[in-house]
Amino acid sequence: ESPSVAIAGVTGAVGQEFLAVLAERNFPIGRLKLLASARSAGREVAYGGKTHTIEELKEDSFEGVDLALFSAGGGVSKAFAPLAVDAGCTVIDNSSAFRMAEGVPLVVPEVNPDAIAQAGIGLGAGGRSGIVANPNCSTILMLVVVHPLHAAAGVERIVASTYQAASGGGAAAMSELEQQTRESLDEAGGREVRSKAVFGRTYAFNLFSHNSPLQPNGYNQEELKMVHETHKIWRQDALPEAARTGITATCIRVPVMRAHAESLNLAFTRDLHEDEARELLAAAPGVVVVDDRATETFPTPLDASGTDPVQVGRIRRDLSRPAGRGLDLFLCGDQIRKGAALNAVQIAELLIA
Ligand code: 2RA
Repeated sequence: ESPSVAIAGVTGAVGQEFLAVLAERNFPIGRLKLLASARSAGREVAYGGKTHTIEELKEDSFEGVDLALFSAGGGVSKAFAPLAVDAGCTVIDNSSAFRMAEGVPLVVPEVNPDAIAQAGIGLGAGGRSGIVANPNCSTILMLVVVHPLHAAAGVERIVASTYQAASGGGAAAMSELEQQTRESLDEAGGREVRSKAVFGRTYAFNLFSHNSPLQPNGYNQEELKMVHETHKIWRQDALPEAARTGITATCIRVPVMRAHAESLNLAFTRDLHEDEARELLAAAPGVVVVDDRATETFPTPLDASGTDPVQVGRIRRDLSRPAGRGLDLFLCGDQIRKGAALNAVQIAELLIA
């Protein structure tokens, strides 16, 4: 029997993409429950040829629900995901609330699918109800590309620079980027903008250090997520620091709508030359190589937007390292799809497999 499915945060950019991806992939749904704040309750949403009415998310919303996809912010996940689990529902949570929690698998299906079974989580007789956490978008996009190279040659260091789209700040941030761009063009070239409600900064024709909270060590939370989430997904978090992959990141918000880009420098413990890396990436699940030097065709956010695979290109030897021990590459991936909704639905597919 098909699982009953709930979506918490259905009106947000990721919540809407959950519906699109579930439909595109014909995910089997017995009964669909759409949950959001009281403000959206009563609105009607078409899905699967039927009209569904959004209900207010409440403590008892998950009675009789087998699987819930959450993307309504960390506070809502903290308040309601444990109640859903107590009601026998397995939660796939897109927020950061439980990603580093003990007993909560943090999963990129192309990288560590077995983490779910190892945590004993399943649907129905398949295991206990529990929370499976969706990693941060910049972590997902990085690991889909880096993992096959790590499996082949052992990545001992990653230097990541990200160029993150407005969509990471939600639908409001996407609208503000558009609004600011219009305002700056209207101001007779003065580049003055008035609407700064989301990030509190001039975003049009500008970029800035990622808006997540800055920590005492000078890193922001987005950068530390890439470090700590990768160590957990690669099962290095219990290792002594010297045994873990060294990871450092600089995350930047750029005036692009919905696809993140990342420049990655990788150092290997065993030889991996660029041609072999290119072959590994061409065969890697969830990756498409876009790397034509003759035509200078490389990944771009616009080309990656609305698509599933992570595009990777600019694959080349790191000239600062001995041959075979370092690689530079550039990737683009849709932040709302593979960076959030698609990854979560792929986790759901693992749960019903
Ligand atoms: C961002 N990673 O791009 C966040 C979205 N959750 O800001």
